[in-house]
Amino acid sequence: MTDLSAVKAALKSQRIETPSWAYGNSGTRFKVFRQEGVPRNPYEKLDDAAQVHAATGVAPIVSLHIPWDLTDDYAALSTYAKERGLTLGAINSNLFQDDDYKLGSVANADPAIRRKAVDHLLECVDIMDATGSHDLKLWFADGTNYPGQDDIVTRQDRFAEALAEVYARLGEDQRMLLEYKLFEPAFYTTDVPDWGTSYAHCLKLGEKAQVVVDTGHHAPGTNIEFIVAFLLREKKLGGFDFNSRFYADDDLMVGSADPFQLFRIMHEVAKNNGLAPETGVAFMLDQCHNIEAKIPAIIRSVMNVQEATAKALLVDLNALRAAQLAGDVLEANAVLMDAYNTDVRPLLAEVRTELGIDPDPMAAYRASGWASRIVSERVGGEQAGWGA
Ligand code: PSV
Ligand code: MN
Ligand code: MN
Repeated sequence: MTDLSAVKAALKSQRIETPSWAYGNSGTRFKVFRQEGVPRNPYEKLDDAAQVHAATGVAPIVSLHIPWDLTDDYAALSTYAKERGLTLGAINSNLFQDDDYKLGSVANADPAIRRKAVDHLLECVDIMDATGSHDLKLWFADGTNYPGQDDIVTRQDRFAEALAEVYARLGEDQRMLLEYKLFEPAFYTTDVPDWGTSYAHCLKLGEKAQVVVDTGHHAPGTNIEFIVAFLLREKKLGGFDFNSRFYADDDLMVGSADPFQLFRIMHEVAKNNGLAPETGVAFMLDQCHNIEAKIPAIIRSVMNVQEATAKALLVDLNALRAAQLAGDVLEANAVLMDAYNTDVRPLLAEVRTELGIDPDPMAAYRASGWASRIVSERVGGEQAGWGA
């Protein structure tokens, strides 16, 4: 039997980090469909994030992307966040939108370009000092398009050197989270294409370097929960970039294409102590809402993570272990499926009521009047940075 009060306590203490760029206009490389009322600066993104937190009660952290969230005073931005009950989370670097990086950033053959790239990463750590952020999240577009274009091993050497310099600059309570991605924008080799490459770099760097699993960054059919379980065992899972995909890096609302996969991932997280704050797993969203209204889409995404988490917490681990040890394949599978097939919405409604918020976050947001207020007050929203 599962202890329901422990389940509720875990759901109340889970923190889901929302990305600043999800609040702004975004699109594909074909078209950006502009929406009315989107934020025009990082401050307004925080105003919207505060609405998501008000509706859900579990989303008080916001990741920034530099330079999409450029401002001349990050300490002031952090204070603004605190005044709204928020904190600034991961600082995401951007080494993929400058002409200089056509042939790579930290893996570029040109030492001057490598220097410029590393300087940007060091600047991101300066920003972390100002915002009080603990995580530097690194994703590199570096790679090649054609066989023979550059030397695979030499590029790894350049990577290792750059990462080591940035790692040495981290403060006591700061981490480097290294994201991997199978392909895109590079189509032949990507310098950090998979969890193994990320893990190997992190292992050499030290304890403060950990892997980020972006759920949209794998080949179709990859068993993501296996990667998650392995990294947790090795204490190398720094966090997630949650999103959903059908084909490639779709960045759709997490849990929309395959809620069962999200459940399987959260089962490994819950079972292996990944929900305990001291384990340090950051539950971040990395999504773009191209055709749907942004704030309610982010609220829905937070709810999807919560539902998968609740189901994972309901797995009867004693029964599961007993069935596993007895070699009872069908019973073990049934224990897992029982939890997955539980309707956890009433439980989450109770959790929200106990937190003092509306049991229905979507309805609460609709009733708040925020959506019409931003349309009338904000004119000329900015683009997040993707899909120009
Ligand atoms: C790259 O596809 C990525 O997943 C990285 O996390 C970037 O920082 C982010 O998307 C931007 O949306
Ligand atoms: Mn990502
Ligand atoms: Mn991505």
